[in-house]
Amino acid sequence: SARRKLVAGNWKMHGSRSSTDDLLALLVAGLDGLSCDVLVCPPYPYLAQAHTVLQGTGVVLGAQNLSEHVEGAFTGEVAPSMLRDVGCTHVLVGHSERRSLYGESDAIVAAKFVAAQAAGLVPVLCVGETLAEREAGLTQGVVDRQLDAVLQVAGVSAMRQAVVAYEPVWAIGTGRTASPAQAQAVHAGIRAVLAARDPEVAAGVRILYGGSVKPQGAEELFRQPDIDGGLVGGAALVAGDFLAICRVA
Ligand code: G2H
Repeated sequence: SARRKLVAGNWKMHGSRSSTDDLLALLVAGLDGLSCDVLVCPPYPYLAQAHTVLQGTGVVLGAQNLSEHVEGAFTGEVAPSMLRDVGCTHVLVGHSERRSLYGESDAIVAAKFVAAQAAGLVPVLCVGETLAEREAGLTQGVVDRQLDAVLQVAGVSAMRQAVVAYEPVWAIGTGRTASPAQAQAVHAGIRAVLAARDPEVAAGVRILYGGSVKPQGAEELFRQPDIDGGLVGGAALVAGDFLAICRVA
């Protein structure tokens, strides 16, 4: 397809100033010959530092979360414009850990998506079903509902400036990866939902797979026609593993 692959690292709540410098230095040293786009999402306190290191390397920077508000009395929150200000171009929205541990509803996720775009950030919208939902045959329904909540407020054309990440909750940090066929089926379903609204937008949007992506198995995942890269957690903390995943993308 014409879609360039994207590999994104979600560092979650890991690291320090020094480990951030070390990891980024190893990453930057290994970029030669990659044909995918690369995004890293360190914790908030290290974004400005990461931006300094990554400037001019082609690696782009994202945050893991943002406030849906522009500014104001929202203690502990981070505004979209602040992320832009420290060099972010991207932001994860609606990661399953935000949804399940911090009570982010579909409506909040949609508001964050809109707020990100309003500040000029590209949202990486995360969707995915739990194990119980999969076993009940609800996978596509859940993913469609999560996607629809955003499409209702943002409109399908907003997906021109967005990325979707399919992350089955049962595969996150568990060592269990969806099979390439399982993932492909959901990715195709997501693209079909978008195509029903706008075929051109659907054909252009990148849909990443996330959930225990490792160097082993990544190549086969990325060969699936509707899988346009990966959202990588644990393996993104090991430069050699993350680069190995980038190399097969
Ligand atoms: C899913 C993924 C990255 P991991 O949360 O967003 O993490 O690769 O550790 O399953």
